[in-house]
Amino acid sequence: MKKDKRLVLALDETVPARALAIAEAVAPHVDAIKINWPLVLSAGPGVIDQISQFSDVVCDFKVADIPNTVRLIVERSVARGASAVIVHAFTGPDSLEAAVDAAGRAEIYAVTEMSHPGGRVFTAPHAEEMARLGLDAGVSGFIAPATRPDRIAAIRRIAGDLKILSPGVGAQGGSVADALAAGADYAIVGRAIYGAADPAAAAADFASQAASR
Ligand code: OMP
Repeated sequence: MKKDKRLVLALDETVPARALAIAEAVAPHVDAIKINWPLVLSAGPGVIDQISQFSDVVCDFKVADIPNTVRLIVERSVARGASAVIVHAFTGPDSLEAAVDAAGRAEIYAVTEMSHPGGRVFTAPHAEEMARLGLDAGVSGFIAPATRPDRIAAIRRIAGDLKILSPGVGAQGGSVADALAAGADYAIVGRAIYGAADPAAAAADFASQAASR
């Protein structure tokens, strides 16, 4: 995944035609488009193939399963054109290693601490441990919360040169500037872009905030 705009669109729009139109309009302003279950369940998995024709695609399936099932999900995602897949780290080293193996040249990002208030309950106390697990398993990077920049900084201390993608900008209250200053490589932005009257203009605005860091 290139690191040019330092911005990833979270495309959780569930009207397929609108999602594709937004993806095409926003693609020049972001480094990748992240697809989650809402869009895959409304448009079908072919949407991965379609968007991968003009953008890097991150499949945010937050895979959390036994190694064999993890392997199958990652393989299918990559076969459809995903450049990266997001997995949970709490499943432990064998599942993380299976994800990394199955990804081949694609990237695996492991969730550390989640960005919503509930993320404080179980993920926050184990975030550093999960980052260390990911490091040992050979992941490409981590998901860490833009809603708590101090926690991005804590994960950065463990992650070294690996990438950090930070969701929680805009609708969840975080800012691009704070996330990048704390050590994130990319901000992930969903509703504040795809829900805007002019998604391309909103994306360009977030990209310029990232560029001024
Ligand atoms: P907005 O809140 O609309 O900007 O969307 C955030 C996107 O990031 C959604 O697709 C979430 O599923 C995702 N996300 C989080 O919000 N918090 C996390 O801790 C992890 C993710 C993620 O893995 O991308």
